[in-house]
Amino acid sequence: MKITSVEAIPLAVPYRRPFAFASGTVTAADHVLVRITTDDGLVGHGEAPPRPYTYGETAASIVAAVRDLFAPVLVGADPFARERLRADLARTVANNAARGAIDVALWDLVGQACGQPVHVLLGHAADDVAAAHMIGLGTPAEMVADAVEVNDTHGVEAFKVKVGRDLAHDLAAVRELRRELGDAVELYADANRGWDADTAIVAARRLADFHVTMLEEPNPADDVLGRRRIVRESPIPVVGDESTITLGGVARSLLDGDSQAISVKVARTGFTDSAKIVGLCEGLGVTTMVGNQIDGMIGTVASTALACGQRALARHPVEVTNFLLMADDVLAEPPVIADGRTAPRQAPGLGITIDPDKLARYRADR
Ligand code: MUC
Ligand code: MG
Repeated sequence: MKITSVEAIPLAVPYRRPFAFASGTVTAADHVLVRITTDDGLVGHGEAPPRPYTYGETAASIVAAVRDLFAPVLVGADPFARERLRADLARTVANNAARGAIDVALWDLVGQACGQPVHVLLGHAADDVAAAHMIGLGTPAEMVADAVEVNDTHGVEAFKVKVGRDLAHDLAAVRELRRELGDAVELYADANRGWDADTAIVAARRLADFHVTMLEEPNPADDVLGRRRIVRESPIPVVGDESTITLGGVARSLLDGDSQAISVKVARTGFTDSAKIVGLCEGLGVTTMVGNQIDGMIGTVASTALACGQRALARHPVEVTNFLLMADDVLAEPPVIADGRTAPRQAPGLGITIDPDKLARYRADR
């Protein structure tokens, strides 16, 4: 099997409402659909969300990187040779979301060629996983309303609360969430680097009072000694996300004492490097969990496949709800979250079908 074409199609899908966090706000899904076709007629898909505040990528830069840098490496190659392709693609640095989407599309192809879903190829650790919902910044009342709706509608009982703007506001929101949702739900927090070290240490102690279980990216990890001080003094584990975006970056962060748990995102490390990160962390006794890059439906399907493929990831609720922000998407069948859980698709590869009418409606290049 040989790759015959690699396309990067920019999309523009409206949101129902914006999603805000300490380092930015997302108002529409301007994701890039990566489509890889082979000589035997198989088509693999991946989705790259542009996140300039984390990777420096835009939709235009993702399209250019796929078209000008990665496609020439891929065309003519065998998609089964993923380790060789990984090394060849790594000659270009950065472009994390573009590279992640390509890797997802390659696994989609391999799964289709083998007649097996990706979560089975990855190890089939679970038949379904608990879902976690990420609550964007807003007033405490808005944040509670969002959580209650997702809890009522989808049965979700784990929530990642965006914090990192104003500590008094953040604590008020967490207090209200705990009061409304009760003691049984898991709350964990993500500051997206919004605090300095001193504020983060106070915040970690106060958040622990509300039984918040983890604190993601409290400050910029480049504030090296500040981050180590947080890790030392926080009563809850510090999770690496945007400071741990590559396999080597995860290793460095753990060895330097910058993080005690790792958020793994298919959107940046695909399946191949995500599995390597999970293996590294498993060997070190470090918790990993599947995070959400404010993914669309394809990214959500991929995240579920990864979590159900790897035992270490299947243990913690998986962040899979952000596609609910989108008014629509290009998939024929949206992901399903019911009774707080979500299951991988059973069809080969990612098990997805692109709706041609929706693709025509939402593609931004025509
Ligand atoms: C996260 O975990 O930080 C916020 C921005 C983004 O791209 O992903 C998020 C979620
Ligand atoms: Mg995060």
